[in-house]
Amino acid sequence: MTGTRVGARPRARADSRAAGTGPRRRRRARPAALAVPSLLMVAAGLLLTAGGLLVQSGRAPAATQRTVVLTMYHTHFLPAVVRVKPGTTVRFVLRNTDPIDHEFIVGDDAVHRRHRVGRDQHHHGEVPGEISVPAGTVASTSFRFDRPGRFAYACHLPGHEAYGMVGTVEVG
Ligand SMILES: [Cu+2]
Repeated sequence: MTGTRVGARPRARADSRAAGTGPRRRRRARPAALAVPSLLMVAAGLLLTAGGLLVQSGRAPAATQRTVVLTMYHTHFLPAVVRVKPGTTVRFVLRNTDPIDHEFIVGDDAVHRRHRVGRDQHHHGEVPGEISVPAGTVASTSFRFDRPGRFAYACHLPGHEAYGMVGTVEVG
C-alpha cells in the first residue's frame, strides 16, 4: 500500500503542471476574483451616498450650513464680528475658556431685550441660538439667518454684556 502512494505522487504533480491549472494558480486567482465584487459594493455604496446628498440638497436648494467657532475669553467673544450670507444656518461652537459660566444668546433686538430682564439663566439647547456654556466647557447651538441685517450675540449673565461680552452677526 505504502509503495503505491509514494509512486503516485510525482505523477499527480506532473499532471497538474502539464494542464497549466495547478492548485497554486487557482489559489492565487481567488482573492482577485473576490476583490472585484467588494470594490463594486464600495462603489455602489458611494453612489448611494452621493444620491442621498443630491436628494437632500434638492429639498432645500438655497440652504447653506456653516460652523463658526467662538471663544469665550476674559468675558468677551472672539471673534466679535461674524459675516454670513442670508439663508445660512450657522452652527455656533462656543468654547468657554474662562473659569466662570457664560451663555450665548443670538437674535434680534427683541430677543436681547427679553433676556436682559429675564430670570432664566439656563439654556439647554431647546431654543435655537440660546445655550448655556458652563466654565471650561464647549457647547453648540444652531441658528438660521433668513434675512439681511445685523444680529447681536451676547451673554446676559449679570454684568457680562455691560463688560463687553457682545458680538455682531452681519447678514448680507
Ligand atoms: Cu458671560
